[in-house]
Amino acid sequence: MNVKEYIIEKVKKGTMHMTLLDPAKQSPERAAEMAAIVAGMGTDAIMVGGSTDVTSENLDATILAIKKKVSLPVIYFPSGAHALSKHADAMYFMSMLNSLNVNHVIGEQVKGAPIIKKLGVPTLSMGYIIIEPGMKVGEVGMAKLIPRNDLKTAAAFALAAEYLGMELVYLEAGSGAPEPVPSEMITAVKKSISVPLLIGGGIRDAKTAERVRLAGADIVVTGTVVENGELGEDLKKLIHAAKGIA
Ligand code: 1GP
Repeated sequence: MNVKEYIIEKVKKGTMHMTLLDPAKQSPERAAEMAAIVAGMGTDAIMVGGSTDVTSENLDATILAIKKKVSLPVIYFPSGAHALSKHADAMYFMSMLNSLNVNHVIGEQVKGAPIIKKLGVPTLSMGYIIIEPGMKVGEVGMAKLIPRNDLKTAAAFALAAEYLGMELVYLEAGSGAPEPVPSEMITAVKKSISVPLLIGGGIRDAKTAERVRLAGADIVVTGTVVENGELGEDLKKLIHAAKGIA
């Protein structure tokens, strides 16, 4: 499956929803069960990743288990070069653009690139931009968090990502954030770029997912709600609201 084409074609038609599963938070079998449930609810891809505790072992096992159960693209969302998997359909080759630590901007990427080439995993380049409060990923990544009211800086970072040739831009409030990226910021960033815009962090209900979609997100990412085992009707409503389907 060519994941890049899949994403480009999907976002032309409307907003996508992606489900993030952290391989360190449950068994591979449980991750696969969760993936099958969200696939049935209409999620468009499974992202696998986490800020801490991802190992080559739990990553490979989780991706393989998911791929056995669902036919959706499985995209690795890495936190560094320490764990890589040849089993993903694609991986984000990403730079945390507002990190103060050059290792997160380009160091891990230099370490990982030759390994990724050997493994033959297709890459999707992505500018990763951390917005307040940033949560764990902001801390671990030593991000100079973009203030929630600083729309201009967020838009400038996103545009810089596009001019650097990045295929995707991800605005991240941090997993478990009390509030997602503000709607005004999503709109401002969306206006400044032409590549697909991912929004994640703090999206836990249908109303919020709809607000994020209407503000201009091309791809709405949710992790915590699924990880918490909230896999019922509310999650289905969230996924449908993210995609704008009744
Ligand atoms: C993390 O933005 C994602 O990269 C998911 O955040 O866990 O808050 O849904 P949540």
